[in-house]
Parts: sequence; C-alpha cells; structure tokens
Amino acid sequence: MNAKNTDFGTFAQDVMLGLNSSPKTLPSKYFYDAKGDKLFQQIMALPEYYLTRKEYEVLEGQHKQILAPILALEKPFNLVELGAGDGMKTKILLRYLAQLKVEFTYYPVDFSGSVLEELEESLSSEFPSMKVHPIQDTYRDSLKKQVWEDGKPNLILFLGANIGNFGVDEAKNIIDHLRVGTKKGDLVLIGFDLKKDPQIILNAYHDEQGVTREFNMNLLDRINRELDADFDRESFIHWPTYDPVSGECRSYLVSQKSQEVTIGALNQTFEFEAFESIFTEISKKYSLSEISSLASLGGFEVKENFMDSEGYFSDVLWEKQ
Ligand code: AVJ
Repeated sequence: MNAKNTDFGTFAQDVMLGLNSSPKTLPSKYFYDAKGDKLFQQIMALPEYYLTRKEYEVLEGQHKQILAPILALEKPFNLVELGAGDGMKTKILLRYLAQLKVEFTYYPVDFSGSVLEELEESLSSEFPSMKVHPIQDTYRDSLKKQVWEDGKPNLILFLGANIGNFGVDEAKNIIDHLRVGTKKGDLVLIGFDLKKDPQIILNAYHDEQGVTREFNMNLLDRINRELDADFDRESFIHWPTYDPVSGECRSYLVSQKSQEVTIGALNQTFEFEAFESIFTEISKKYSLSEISSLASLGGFEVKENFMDSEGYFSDVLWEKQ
C-alpha cells in the first residue's frame, strides 16, 4: 500500500500553510502516523476517555436494531466505513453479519496506511472469507470517488465521533459530501459525542497520564523527523479547552518563550512570540437538535438515535430520502 499520508507534498504543504497562518494551526489528521496510531490506541483505553467505551456499549447492546433496516432489504449490500481505525468496534457488527451469513463487501476507508494494513491482517485472520476492499483516502475524496458504488444498497459507517474533528461549517460540508455520495435508501450510521458535564469532557482530553499531551507533541516530533525541523517540544505546553456553548473542545500547543523554529524541508524559519499558540485539534460535542438539523441538511431522515445508558454518546441511523 502506498503511504499517501506521508507524501511529502501534502504534509509539507499543510504544515507550511498552517504555520504561516495567524493564529498558527496544524491539521489534526497528521497526528496519525505509526507512533500516533499507537498513542491513539492508548488514549482509547484511558479511564478519562469515555467515548470509545460508550460507543462500544451502544454497538454491543444494540447492533441487532442498528443492522435491522439494512438486513430487512434481504439483498447483498456494501458496508463502507469512513475512518475505520483498528476496527475494534466495527467487529461487533462484522461478527453478527458473519454469523447471519449475509452477503456484503466491507470497504474500510482510512487516511493512515499503517492502520489499514493492520486492519486487513486482523480481518483476514478472524474472517478469512469476508470480502474486504481497503481504501486509503480522506473522507471527502472517498465520498467523491465512491469506488464502492455498484447499485447495491450502502450502509456507511462514520463512527468514533470522528465527525467531531471538524468545525461546524466543515461538518456541514462533510454531510453535504454524504448527501452527494449516497443514493435514495442508503443508510448512514454516525457516531456523535454529546454535550455533557464540561469537566467530564475536558478530562477526556487532559488525561492524568499525559498520553493526550504526547499525542499532540508527536505532531512536532513528526515535523522534526519528516520535514527536518528543530521543534523543542519541551518548550511547548499542551493546553486543551472546552467551550460549553459551542460544544467545542480545542487543543493547543503553547510556546512558553519567544523562539524560532526552522523547518529544513520548507526552507523557512518560523517566529513564535512568547505564549503564542498552535491550534492542533477540535473535538466538537453535539446536542440532539444540532444532530437532527445536520440530518435534514444532508437530505436524510433520522431513523433512530442509539445511545448509551448515560446519554453520553449517540450512534445515529439516518436514511437517505
Ligand atoms: C478520533 C477524533 C474521535 O476527538 O476524541 C482523542 C481524537 N484527540 N484524544 C477525539 C482524539 C485527543 C478523537 N477522535
């Protein structure tokens, strides 16, 4: 598999654009190199990071109801997954489908080549006869190309609150890509992290062990490694915030002093003023009413909101009209 995510042009270009912006920013999609993938797996196991456990509870407890509408069609279908990751949660659905012996093809889409390779391996050992067609691409480009489209019904999974990594306008744009990338009767299942006690949310991005800090810092290490830069990670503070009005959890790396950072591959030196920050990630939390307005924007009808017992997380099932 070619490593598009380490493609020099794109990464270097995005870093250049981000660090030349005011305020400075770096795209969170670059968190996920081999090291970042490992760190994210550690995050999912953290006591503070409730998201994965809550979604697991939803899928574990309600997978039959979630899959009932696609199974009711009684014909072969495509199961497309945007941002497949390690497939831990999806395997709950895959096991059930394998057990029912229904015919489907699984199309995991991920931006990370290393993640897709590992997923392919683990799927072929657990489900040797499953039809799996991995796609290394971004969400939007994969929805534009729709390599899975063959006239069969599609169930598109967009789990793990990955949609939270987009701001409001960008999330609307993703939903618009889903609108264009689906046909009448197609189903989508999207995982949204819901608004809740702000302290619980903030803690999920500010864990005691500092794994999330490391996850953010890895981006600086990655720029050092891949783009011949000299970021001194010890001079940056990891600073997550949560705004209960917008539902936006935002993370920053704050320069503790005035300093210069040179990026060899860009042939450029960047100036940081004391306490200037780099915005690294948004993780937006939604209310149920915001979610239903997104559904109508995309031309979808809400079939059901599947929530965990505490109402922390919702996997919403929508049908294209
Ligand atoms: C993978 C986007 C759902 O925003 O909660 C975890 C990534 N960042 N801790 C999230 C993440 C910091 C995660 N998503």
